Amino acid sequence: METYVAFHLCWLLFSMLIQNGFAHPNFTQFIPHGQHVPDPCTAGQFWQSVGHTSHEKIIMSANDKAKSWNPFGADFKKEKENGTTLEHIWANLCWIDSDGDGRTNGVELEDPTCTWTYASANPGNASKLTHPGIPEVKDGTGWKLSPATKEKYCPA
Ligand SMILES: [Ca+2]
Repeated sequence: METYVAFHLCWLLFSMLIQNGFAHPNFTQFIPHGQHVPDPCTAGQFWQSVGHTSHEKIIMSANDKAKSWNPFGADFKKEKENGTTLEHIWANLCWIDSDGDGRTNGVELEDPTCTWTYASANPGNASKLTHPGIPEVKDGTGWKLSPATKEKYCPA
């Protein structure tokens, strides 16, 4: 009996550690094109941790993660904390312009009418995706990073 209880206590602690910091759940499946959000710093690359300030897939503690949210990640986190289930977060995030560049998250991820739902096929044209958490400015040739944004998000 004692072994049984000890085993379950250990399992519970392990599960809590996993949930609270050692593993990064893959939230990208809860937004359209989540695995293919382009890296605005490097053409042809993807931004693997869409809600974070680093383009690389990150596994870190909850405290370090909190320091590294980009505006889209901060909005995602806010929805989650407000009790929105992961499967329904996109319905709320889609209409927001998280990075404040004038395009909603839905426009940036090719779901301008916000009809995409969890586990359905990706909408729109994947070649037109832009990052919903990193603001770009439009000039005569298209959307680009400003020098200040580039300095903030793109490692030299
Ligand atoms: Ca935007």
